[in-house]
Amino acid sequence: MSNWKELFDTKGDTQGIVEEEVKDEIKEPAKYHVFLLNDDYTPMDFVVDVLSSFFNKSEEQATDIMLTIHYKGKGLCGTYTAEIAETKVEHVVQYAFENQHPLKCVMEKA
Ligand code: TYC
Repeated sequence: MSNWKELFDTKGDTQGIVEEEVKDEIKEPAKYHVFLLNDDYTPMDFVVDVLSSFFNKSEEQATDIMLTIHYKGKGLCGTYTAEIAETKVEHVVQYAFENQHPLKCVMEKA
């Protein structure tokens, strides 16, 4: 979509009128994947708890994702706009730290 914006010349009259196309594109915001990474120490139950509490996964979905991480190294928890992805990562990192687990949570541009 576009508008036509009238631009006047320096004299302020309409003699030197020019028209400029002004794009009013609406762009989708960039999206980011949030992943949990595997480690040897974080208990499986804790990871399932993180996936249900912070990423709204059912017990079954959370268990599947946790096992994917355990066997393959990383697992997708969700995809969000930048600010929401950053907040998820901060909250998970803080929760893991408080519980003394080395669980890693990262975001990547989708
Ligand atoms: N590998 C961990 C264990 O055997 C379990 C685990 C799963 C840890 C997923 C982190 O993101 C993770 N206790």
